[in-house]
Amino acid sequence: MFITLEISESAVKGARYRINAAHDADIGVNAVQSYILQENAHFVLNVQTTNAGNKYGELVLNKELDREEQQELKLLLTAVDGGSPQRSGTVVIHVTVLDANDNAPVFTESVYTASLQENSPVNTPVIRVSASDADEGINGEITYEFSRLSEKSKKLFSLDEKTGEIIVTGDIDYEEGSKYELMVVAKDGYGLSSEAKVIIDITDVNDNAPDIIVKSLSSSIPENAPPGTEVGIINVQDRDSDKNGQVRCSIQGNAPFNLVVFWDLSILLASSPLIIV
Ligand SMILES: [Ca+2]
Ligand SMILES: [Ca+2]
Ligand SMILES: [Ca+2]
Ligand SMILES: [Ca+2]
Repeated sequence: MFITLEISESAVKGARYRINAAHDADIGVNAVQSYILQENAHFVLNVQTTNAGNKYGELVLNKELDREEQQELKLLLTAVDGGSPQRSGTVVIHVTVLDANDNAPVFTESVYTASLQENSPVNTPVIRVSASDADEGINGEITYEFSRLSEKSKKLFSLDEKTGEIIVTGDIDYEEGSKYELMVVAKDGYGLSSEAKVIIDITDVNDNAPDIIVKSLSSSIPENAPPGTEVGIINVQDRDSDKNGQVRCSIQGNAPFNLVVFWDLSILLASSPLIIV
C-alpha cells in the first residue's frame, strides 16, 4: 500500500501533512496504537488523537525541501496496533516535490566578447548569449532582452528573445564607433532575472581613401625662386586606422618640386601637412 503527497518546495519548516494511513478494522486496544516513521532527512512524525480516540499521523516538515535537489521522496511508515500478538502494517509515503520559482536564470558568462568587422551586412550573427534556469516549466522558461540600450546601439543590433542571438541590423562603421557595450537580461516566466554584458569590438576595414586638402598654395612663384621656397601646404587625411589610415604622398612626373612631410603629432598621426618646395 502507498500514499501519495504533493508538497511545494516553498513549504516552510513546521508545515503539517495529515496522513490517513491505517485502516484497522478493530477498535480499542486492537486499533492502531502507534506509528513509526523511518528516519529521513526532511520529515518527522507527529501522532495526533481524534476526539473519538483514533490515532493518526502527521508528517511535519523539519528541513525544507528543494525540488532542484530532490524531486521525489519515499518515506516508510509503520503502524502498530495494541493487540496480542501485536500486528503492524507498513505504508510507503510517496512525496512529490512541486516546483517553486526559487532560481533566477544564470548566464554562462558574465561578460561576452565578440569581434565584428565594420560594414558587416544586416543579419550577420554577432554572438549568442545563453542562460539556464534550474526551475521547471514556466518558472524556468527564459527570454532575453537588452537593457539600458543606447539609441545608437538600438539601430545597430537586435537580440532574439528566444535564442539569445545578437545580429546586425544597421550600418556598422568603425569610424563612427569601434566598440559597443550592451547589457542583456535573461528573465524567467515569473520575472526573476539576471544580467550579463556583451562587448563587441569592431574591426577596421580600409573603406576610406585619403582626402587631400590644400591648405595654402601660391598661385605664382618667380622663376628664380631658390630651392626650399615654400609653395604650398597640403594636408592629407585618411579616416581609417593603423595601416589602413597611413598615407604616402608623392609627386608624379618631372615637376621641379619636392614634398617635405611633417608628422603633426599635435593633431593626429594620420594628419600630415605637406610642404611642396
Ligand atoms: Ca526560475
Ligand atoms: Ca524551483
Ligand atoms: Ca575603416
Ligand atoms: Ca584608408
